Amino acid sequence: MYMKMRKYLKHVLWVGLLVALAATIACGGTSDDAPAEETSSRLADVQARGSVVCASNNTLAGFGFIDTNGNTVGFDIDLCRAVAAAVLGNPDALVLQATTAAERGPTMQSGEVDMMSRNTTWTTSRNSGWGNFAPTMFYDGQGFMVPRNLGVSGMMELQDVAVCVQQGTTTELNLQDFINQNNLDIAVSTFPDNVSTNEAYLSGQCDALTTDRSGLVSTRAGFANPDDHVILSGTISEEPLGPVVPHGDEQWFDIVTAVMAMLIYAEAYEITSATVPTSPTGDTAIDRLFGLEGSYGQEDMGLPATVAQDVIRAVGNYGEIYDRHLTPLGLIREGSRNALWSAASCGDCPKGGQIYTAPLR
Ligand SMILES: N[C@@H](CCC(=O)N[C@@H](CS)C(=O)NCC(=O)O)C(=O)O
Repeated sequence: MYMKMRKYLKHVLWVGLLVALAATIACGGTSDDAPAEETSSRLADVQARGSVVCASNNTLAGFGFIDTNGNTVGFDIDLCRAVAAAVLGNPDALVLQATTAAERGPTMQSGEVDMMSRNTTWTTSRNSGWGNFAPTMFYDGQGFMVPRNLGVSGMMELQDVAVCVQQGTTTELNLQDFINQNNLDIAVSTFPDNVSTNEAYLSGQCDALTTDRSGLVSTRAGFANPDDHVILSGTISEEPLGPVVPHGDEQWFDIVTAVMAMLIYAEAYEITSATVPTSPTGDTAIDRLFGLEGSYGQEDMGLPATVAQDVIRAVGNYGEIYDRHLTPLGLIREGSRNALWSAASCGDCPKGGQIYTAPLR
């Protein structure tokens, strides 16, 4: 009986093995027969389309707004242009999609844009819910602006006042925290976009306007009588602003991250749009950045070795972008958190800023 059972089990095992082998062959399970897997990547899609779609602002001077020639320009727009220069060799191969604050989450989640560069604060819930944030390109904090004749000189004096703020922003949420933490009697009025928020403030519907300090500086610069308004000293939050890419494509995230690093390190190495090297300089770090020696991962990212040459020639380094768009607004960089972390000529002499990111190597 026992022997019979053993024989039977042996038979079952052999049959099972043969069936499994047949199924593997029939399903094309050997690596030789496997059909090439269909790979779709955002880089391939962007290159096939011939443009980078970038969610942006078009109402915030300095960061993203429409100039007198009808072009959308600004610090954030140049970050989109840098990515277009990297992946398409042309900074103008760009479709800008104007996006209000509240539209940002759904826009990123839909995957309809390749990136967003729009004075957007990096937060943990946005990072998990909207997309991956590339390095912070502007460190900010939330402030308040009041009409000079209100006679208020500090944030804690904001009692029994109405404050205007835009919907769908971190600033709306932080305002609520500020009120709760300090037991302030503040009436909050929210508006769907920048224009309506600012109009409400100017028409006297609110006693104060709150947003990122850079936003206040930019907004005040556009007023007919900027001197009639005071930006109160101090901030109530951290607002690290930077580009975001949709979840789900690590290579694309790596590309946008590396482009931001190219802008920052080009400034650190004192290379401008006018001095981009095309043959080795003898300085290893500079030569690696410009694809003249070694590598910092360009091949894995699907980019040409010399990609940084295109990027810096097209938009300049971080400092050039800052000076083109933010310095004219009065956003002084020197001594601020948006200075570089160290002086180029001396790796260990600090400039005191926070503009620092992954080394290109
Ligand atoms: N950094 C904050 C605020 C960003 C924000 O949307 N600010 C407003 C006021 S400066 C804005 O840019 N609005 C433009 C618009 O919606 O048209 C955030 O990420 O939530």
